Amino acid sequence: MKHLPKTAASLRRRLPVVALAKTGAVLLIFALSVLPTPAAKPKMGQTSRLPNVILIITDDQGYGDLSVHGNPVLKTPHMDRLHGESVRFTDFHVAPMCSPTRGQLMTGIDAMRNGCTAVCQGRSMMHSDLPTMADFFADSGYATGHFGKWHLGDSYPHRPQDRGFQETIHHRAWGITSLADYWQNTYFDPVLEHNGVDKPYKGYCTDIFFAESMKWIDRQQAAGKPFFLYLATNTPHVPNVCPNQYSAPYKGQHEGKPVPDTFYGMIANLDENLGKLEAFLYWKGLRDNTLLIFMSDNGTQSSQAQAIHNAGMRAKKTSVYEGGHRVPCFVRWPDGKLKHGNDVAELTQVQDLLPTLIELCGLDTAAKSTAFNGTSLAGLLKGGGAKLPDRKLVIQYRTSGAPWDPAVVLWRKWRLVAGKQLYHVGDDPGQTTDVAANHPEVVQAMAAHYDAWHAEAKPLFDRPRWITIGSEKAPSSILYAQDWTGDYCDNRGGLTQARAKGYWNVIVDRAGIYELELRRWPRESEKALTEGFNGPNDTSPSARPITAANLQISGANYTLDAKPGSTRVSFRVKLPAGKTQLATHLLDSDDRTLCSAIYVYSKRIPKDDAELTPSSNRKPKASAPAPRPLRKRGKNKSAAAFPKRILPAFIRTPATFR
Ligand SMILES: [Ca+2]
Repeated sequence: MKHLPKTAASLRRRLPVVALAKTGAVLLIFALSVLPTPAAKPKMGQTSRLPNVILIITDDQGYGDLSVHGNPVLKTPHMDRLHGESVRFTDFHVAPMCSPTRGQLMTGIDAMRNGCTAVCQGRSMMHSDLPTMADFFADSGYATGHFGKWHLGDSYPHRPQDRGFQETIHHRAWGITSLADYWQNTYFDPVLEHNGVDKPYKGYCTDIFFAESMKWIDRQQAAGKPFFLYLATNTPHVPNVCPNQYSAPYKGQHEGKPVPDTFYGMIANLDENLGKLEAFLYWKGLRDNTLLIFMSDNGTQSSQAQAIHNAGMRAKKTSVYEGGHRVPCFVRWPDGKLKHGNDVAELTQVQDLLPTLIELCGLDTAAKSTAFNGTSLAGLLKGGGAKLPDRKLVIQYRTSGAPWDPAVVLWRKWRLVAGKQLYHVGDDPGQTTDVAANHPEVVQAMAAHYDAWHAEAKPLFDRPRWITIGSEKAPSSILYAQDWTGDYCDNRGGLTQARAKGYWNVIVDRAGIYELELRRWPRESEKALTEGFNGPNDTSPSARPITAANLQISGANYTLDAKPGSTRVSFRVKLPAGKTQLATHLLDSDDRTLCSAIYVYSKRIPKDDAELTPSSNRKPKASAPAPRPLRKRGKNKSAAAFPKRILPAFIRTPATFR
């Protein structure tokens, strides 16, 4: 800090106090309010002409979940401040759900075309031959770091470290407490995956992701490298958990409506972390040459938040109405001389960001495809009267790929929903009145665009997404149920019920002997195959009478009995290189299928004389009858999927924030 001017240095010394403060929001507002004037600002750290890039994406924060967007309850002073300093895209669209938005962000290509259209069932992975945003940055000399949520595949070659990120600290799948996440993880003191290794961390998840991001930036600055930071928080997605100090101000009602205190609390915590990051960038001398993007990945997740303030839009997360997919997007780059403090009302989409960053940062594109569905927004960001070409956009997601299932076409202010309903969101922002009958020529033009788009996109949607086992880069790997083709199974409810079935599309990278370990519970749980959620004495339907396991791969069939009390059934099989399907069945005493293995641990065995599992004619005879239901249908993807009696252990909010 010796290079700082005296006044600035004295202010800098206050920051650790701010960073450690348990009630940091007030102090931080103070700290930012006393930032020196431009003449006194620090000059250290400008080690490269290339701009640094920070892309912050929050999870399930709707357009209305910011005070600057008119929320009458929630206070987001740092997001509001950033809004004031940024170019704001006010008609910016994503997919209505986590993974498809992230796949479109990473590739600049529509979800139907890049393969990642849903959150599980093998549909949360992008085709591995597509370059990602991180690849473009890494190949242009940038350090690339990812912190937080990925949700684009948890097995090689789909993990962030396989897709261009040199450093990653993340949880697996859709969030902390998801099926692929570390056993019994919580938002406090979670175990996270650091460059492929599970490690324990201290603190609240969002605080960890911001703090680790700043440590990583520090290292890049010290090394004199430009950096691309992808900071993707798992909050404010469910489960709704935050330190009490953030939710306490939001307990109660607003105009007779219940306030979602923990949901707003998670955003308040995010806001405070954004403020800490902003102060950090300032005092490191990085703020002016850092291109910072702030956005969300879909509409609000909270029905209560939607009722309080949804910025006048219809519906929320998962909907193809506006409230599902129009989100905030702020861009700030002081040295780039963008037209800051300005709204851009043109129709824009998340697929535009990669071509935008390539143009603004002058990234190397020589060895990669740039056939994006997005268009660079650099001209709009710089002002000067630039306009985009008149274009129609399509949002389609989920697992079917069938026409309009579900989809919306966007053209200027027109929205064609499900191929039939037409709305003009300029005249009718709440999409209350279907005007299709009054504008048949608009419907026809938009439907024709969709038909041509779908005809081209569907064959790309149909391409399988492959997980590779036995690669030199990942000789051991874990296959998770959310990445299989088959039944919906990506949360702890699916894990606990253990009824779902599926198979994995697998590429065996190198011929040889493989050990495939079939489990129902994750390895770190040390739970037996038959055990219920609450332990060996649990007689609830979560205890499953598994007595054998069946494996089918590369045209061969194997069945082994499970040893009483065992946690797994392991097979040693010789596999040829190439594409295959890996299917598993966990069997009852009549060889009926109870479910597939929820986890398969794969390892290539270098030793050629390993004893092999003999192939067998013993095959699953039928599906076992389902046990009595654990929960009502329609509840999933949240802590609510847990049987009620075990719910508190997972989503508890500690009385004090450590
Ligand atoms: Ca989301």
